[in-house]
Amino acid sequence: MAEIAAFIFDLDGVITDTAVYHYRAWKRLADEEGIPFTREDNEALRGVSRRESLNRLLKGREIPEADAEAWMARKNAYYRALIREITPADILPGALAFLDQARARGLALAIGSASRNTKDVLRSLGLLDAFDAIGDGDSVARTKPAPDLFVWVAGRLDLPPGACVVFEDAEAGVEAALTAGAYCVGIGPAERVGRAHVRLPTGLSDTTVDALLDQLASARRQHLEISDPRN
Ligand code: B16
Ligand code: MG
Repeated sequence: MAEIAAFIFDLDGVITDTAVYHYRAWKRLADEEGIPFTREDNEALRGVSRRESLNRLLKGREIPEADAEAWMARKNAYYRALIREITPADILPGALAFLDQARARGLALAIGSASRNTKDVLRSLGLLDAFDAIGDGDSVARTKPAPDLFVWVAGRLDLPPGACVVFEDAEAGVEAALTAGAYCVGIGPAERVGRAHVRLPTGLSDTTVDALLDQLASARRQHLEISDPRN
């Protein structure tokens, strides 16, 4: 892996927490359509696209394509009404300080989110101009867990994915980052993000950029030792 030159942040669950709004919007749709849907079911929707979220909500049941499109549009309208209330106060603890530290170290900063509402959320947070590249649900056809979005974002930064660290709160996102060949920092419980190189149980407030780069350097040393055929 190359020297680390950039940080790529997932949005929902890393920079801000919109999972509750996604839940409320899907729940309203599910209630209207008589589909059982719990907060626990919502966990399986973390980090996956709107389309895949609907598939998981339907739990294998097939519906006509026109209905699927209409339901997704309805859910998105409910979601957009909820996120209208987002302000800079909704930036997760530690995120701003972490971005500042990374910028001061000369790292490039980017977003890699499955959400097609990414730019509106960033605008409401006051962060639209804080990144060198923004990849969202419209940037690539294959969404997480496919590596495409992170490969696309690295390309926008003119870097190989191996020079990037991806920050992710979802299992699908960790898989996407690792398949892309990037370093990955997982945010959340080990059951969800345990495959990442480094795990932060709570969020970006758990560490500093310097401490994290040290941790990643030792993760890289271990990786080199394991993959060195002389060992
Ligand atoms: P939208 P992330 C993801 O964002 C959410 O975690 C996921 O729950 C949502 O279904 C997906 O965006 C698509 O969102 O309906 O707004 O296009 O975690 O990749 O930043
Ligand atoms: Mg996320």
